[in-house]
Amino acid sequence: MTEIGFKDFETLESFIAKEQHLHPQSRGAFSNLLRRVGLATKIIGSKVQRAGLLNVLGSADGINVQGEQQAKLDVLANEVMRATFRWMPSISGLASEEDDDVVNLPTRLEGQGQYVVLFDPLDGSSNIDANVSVGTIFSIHRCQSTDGRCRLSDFLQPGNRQVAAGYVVYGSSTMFVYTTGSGVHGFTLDPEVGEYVLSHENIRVPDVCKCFSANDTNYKKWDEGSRRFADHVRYSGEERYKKTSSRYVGSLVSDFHRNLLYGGIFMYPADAKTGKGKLRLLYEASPLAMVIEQAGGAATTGPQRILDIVPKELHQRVPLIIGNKHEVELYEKMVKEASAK
Ligand code: P6P
Repeated sequence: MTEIGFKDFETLESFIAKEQHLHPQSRGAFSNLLRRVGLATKIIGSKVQRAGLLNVLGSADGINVQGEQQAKLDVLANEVMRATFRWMPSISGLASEEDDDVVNLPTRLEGQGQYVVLFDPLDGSSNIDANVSVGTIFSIHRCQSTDGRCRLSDFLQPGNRQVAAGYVVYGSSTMFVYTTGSGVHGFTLDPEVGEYVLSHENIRVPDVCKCFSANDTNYKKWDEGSRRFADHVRYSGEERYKKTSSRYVGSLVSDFHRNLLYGGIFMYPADAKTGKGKLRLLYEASPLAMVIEQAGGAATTGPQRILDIVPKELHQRVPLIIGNKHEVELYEKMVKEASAK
């Protein structure tokens, strides 16, 4: 680190520019899109950091499509994301956890509108009144439609087709973490400069299970395989798990980010009765699955790799088990054995 506090002053801006040079045919639309995600999240972060002072704590009047009470900051963050992308000719549509349907942005210049953006503008917002870390999650796909308008099918693409994915965690510091398929890179916001500065280049998830993350009150709702896996990690006494601690924030981005850096497994299995998971596929599980796989980890529903799921609906929910490859593969094995009985 240099006396100005970071190495070579590599910022998100300069890093995106460097990555663009790897694609000589690129005209910069994708780079501009990533920069705008950076801008939007800086704006959201500034509101989150001052939430208690801006009368934006507490609930808004609305109930979102998920049937969840919207926090004022949910609505605000959603508006910031939409306003940031609305004018961009390279984007033909948006999908948000907070909006029932996709938002079509037909203002496309000839040959533009190459991308659609999906996001959870403020994940974990139910925690925000208690000052618990929250985050924004984003996923970028190529728009398959070529007639100037996007369709639902442009959003219902499997995660293995994402061109970029990432998140921002608004925690003790604000960190922007993303991948375009060439590794995972983290940038810490320097509030004095207003820039995201490269702080974690080429993140690899450590092959240790330092953290076990699950809402244990759901244990009895889980299928047999999930219960066996959880019991194995916590009670088997196996050498690998002797130093494993339970850590569960209840804010997906925070739990994911800690496990990405420290090593660990997050599990939110389906309710065995309904077969339904809680977390959303398109703008939570898929983007984080791309990040974790690019960092050397894995993400599954149990029977299926998250990135291979072909979505059926915009707000589809899935079980999500994500983290170290070792734990994910063990989970898949235990679920398969339990269901075979
Ligand atoms: P539970 C937050 O509401 C969220 O969508 C995720 O951020 C988090 O991982 C999960 O729900 C927590 O759910 O049922 O444990 O409160």
